[in-house]
Amino acid sequence: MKGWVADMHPPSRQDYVAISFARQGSGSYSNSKQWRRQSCWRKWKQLSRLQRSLILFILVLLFICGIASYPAVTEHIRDGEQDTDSNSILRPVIPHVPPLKQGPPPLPEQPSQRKLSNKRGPPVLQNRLQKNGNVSDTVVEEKAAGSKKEGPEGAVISWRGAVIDNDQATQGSKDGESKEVSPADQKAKSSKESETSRPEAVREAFRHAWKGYKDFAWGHDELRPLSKSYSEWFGLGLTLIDALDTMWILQLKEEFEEAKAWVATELTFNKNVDVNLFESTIRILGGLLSTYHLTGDILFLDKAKDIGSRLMPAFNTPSKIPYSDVNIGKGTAHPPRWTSDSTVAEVTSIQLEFRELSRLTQEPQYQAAVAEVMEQVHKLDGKLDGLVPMFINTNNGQFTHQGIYTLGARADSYYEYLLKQWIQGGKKENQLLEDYLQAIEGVKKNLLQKSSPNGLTFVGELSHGQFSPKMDHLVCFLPGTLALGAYNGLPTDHMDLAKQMMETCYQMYVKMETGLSPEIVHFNMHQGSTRDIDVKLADRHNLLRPETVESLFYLYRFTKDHKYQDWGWEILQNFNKYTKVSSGGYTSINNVRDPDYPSPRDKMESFFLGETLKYLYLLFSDDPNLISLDQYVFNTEAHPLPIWPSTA
Ligand code: DMJ
Repeated sequence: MKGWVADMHPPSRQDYVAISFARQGSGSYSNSKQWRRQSCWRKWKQLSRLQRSLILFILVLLFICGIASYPAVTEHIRDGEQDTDSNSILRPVIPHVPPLKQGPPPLPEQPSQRKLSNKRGPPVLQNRLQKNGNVSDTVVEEKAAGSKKEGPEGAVISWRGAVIDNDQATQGSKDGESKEVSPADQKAKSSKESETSRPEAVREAFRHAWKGYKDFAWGHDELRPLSKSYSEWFGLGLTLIDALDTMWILQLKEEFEEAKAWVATELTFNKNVDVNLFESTIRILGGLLSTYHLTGDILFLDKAKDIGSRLMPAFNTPSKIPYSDVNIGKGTAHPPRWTSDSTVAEVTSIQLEFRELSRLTQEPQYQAAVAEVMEQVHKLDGKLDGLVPMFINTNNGQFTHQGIYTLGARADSYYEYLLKQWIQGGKKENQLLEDYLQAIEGVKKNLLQKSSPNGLTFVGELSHGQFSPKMDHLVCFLPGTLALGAYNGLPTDHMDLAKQMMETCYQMYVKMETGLSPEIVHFNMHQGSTRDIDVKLADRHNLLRPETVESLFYLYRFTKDHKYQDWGWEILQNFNKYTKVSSGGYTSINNVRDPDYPSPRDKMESFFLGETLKYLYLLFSDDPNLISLDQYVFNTEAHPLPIWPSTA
C-alpha cells in the first residue's frame, strides 16, 4: 500500500463496500497531518453504518489473526533454519521436531487422533541431533533427561508420544536418582534390580498385553489394540495358544487357567479354514506340545495330535515337499494361488514339532514326512557352500529362483533347525550337523562383512554373485543359534562370531531414535561413511519381533555377562515407551525413527507373547534351570521341546 492512499466511495448498493485508490500527487493532495486527519474523518462519516461496521469487523479480524499466527510464523522461520542444518549434517530421514510446549499426543487409541502427530517434541532434541554426528548418543542423552508431563487419568505422557504407566514413570525417576550414587553402589543396585524387578517388569508387560487380548480379542487370533478389536488369520485363537507356555513359565497361574479353560471348551480344529502349514506348526502344534511337557496335562497332547494329524495332507504332493496351505476341516492342501513353490524355511522348520509328535504318539508317519523333506533338501543342487535358495517346487522338488542367498526371510530357520534337530535327537544325526557346519562356513565366506566406520559385523545377502549389505532383523536369531552350537561343542569361533553379531543386532536398536530396531537395515561399507546403519523409508517398521532378545537370552545364559541383560532391559523399556497401548496390549509401529509419533499399526503379533516376552523373562532370570538348555530345545516360535533322552 506504500505510495497509495485509500479512497472509499459510498457504494451505490448497500450490500458491498467499494474501495478505490487515488494516486498521491493528484491535485487535491496536501500532505499536512491536519488535512489528512480531517479528510479521513470526513470520509469515515460519509460511510453508512453498515459499511463502518464491516470495516471495523475486518480490522478486528485482521488483528486477531495477526496475534494468533505470530508464534507459528516465527516457529516456521526457526524450523526452516534448523532443517537446513540437520539435513546436511546427519539424518535426512527425520522430519523437523516442533516444540515441546505443544506436546506429543499419547499413543492414540483411535486412528482419527493421528492428526495430532504434527504437534511434536522438544526443539532440544533437534539441536542435539545437529550438534552430534551420532543419533544414538542423542537418544541416550534424552532418555536420561526423561522429560515427562502429566497426562489424562494420572498416566504420564513422555514426550516421545507413548503412554507410560505410573510405575514405569517411577522407575524412570529412580533411574535418574541412580546417576548420583557411586559406581559400586550403582552396580549393586543394578544387579539387585535384575534379580527382582526386571522379571517382574516382564510379568507386568505380559499382564498388560493379556488384558488387551482378553478385553477385545478373546479367542481370536490377534489383538488390534488401538481399535480395540481383533484380526483373524486362521480363526484358532492363535495368540492364546502361542502364549500358553509363556504364562506357565512366568507363573501367571490365573491367566493360564482361564486360557486352558478356553482350550478345553472352545478350541476346535474341525473347521473349514485354510491354515499355513509352517505358521500353524510352529505356533499351534509347537505351543500345545510344549505346554503338554511343562504341565503334564493330557488336554494339550490331545489337541496337539488333533492339529498334527489335520496338517498331514500338506505332504501329499508329487515331490513330498509339502504345500504351504492346508484346509484342516476338509483335509485338502494346496500351494499359494500364484505358484507351486513353497518357501525353503517353511518346509524345513516344522521338523522339531512333527518329530516330537511321533515320539509322543509312537506313530512314525509324522517324523517320516518331515525327515523326507530334510533328506531331499540335503541332496539338492543349487546350494552355495551350504547356503540354500529361498524357494522349492512342490512338483519336482527342485530349488527355484536360484542364485539368491540370505539368512533372513524365507531361509532363516532352515539353518536354525539343522542345529536344533541335531540337539533334539541327542547329537547323533551327523548329516544335520554337517549341513549346519558347512552352512556357517558358507555364511563366513559369502555373506559376512564389516560396516564402516565402526566395523560392525553383519550378514548381508547375495544375489547372482552381487553382494548386498542388507540385513533383516530376522537374521538376529543367528547369534543365539551360533552360541547354542558352541555350547554344544561346536567350534569356539562360532561363539566369537555370535558375540560380534550380538553387538550388531543391539546397535540396530541403539542407533534408532526410539531405541527399537527397524525390520531391515542397510550397512555402509565404503570408507568415509559417517554412520554404519541406514534404514530405507519402507523398512522402518517394528513388529515386536523376538530375534534380538532371543539371542540375548542365549548369550547371557552361556557367558553370564550382565551387559546382555542390560541391553534387553533397554529394549523392554523402549517397547513400553513406544508400543504400549494404554487400554491394553502392545502394537507394532511403522516408524522407529520418529520417537514423537512412531505411527502405531494397530496389531499385536502372537509372537510378542509367545516369544518376545518369554525370552525377556528368561534373559532376566538368573536361574539356568528355568528351561535348562541341557534339557530343552526351543522351536523357532520359542516353545521349548525336550531333548530326547539317550536310549544307548
Ligand atoms: C516367528 O513366527 C518365528 O520366530 C519365525 O521363525 C520368524 N518369524 C516370527 C518372529 O519374528
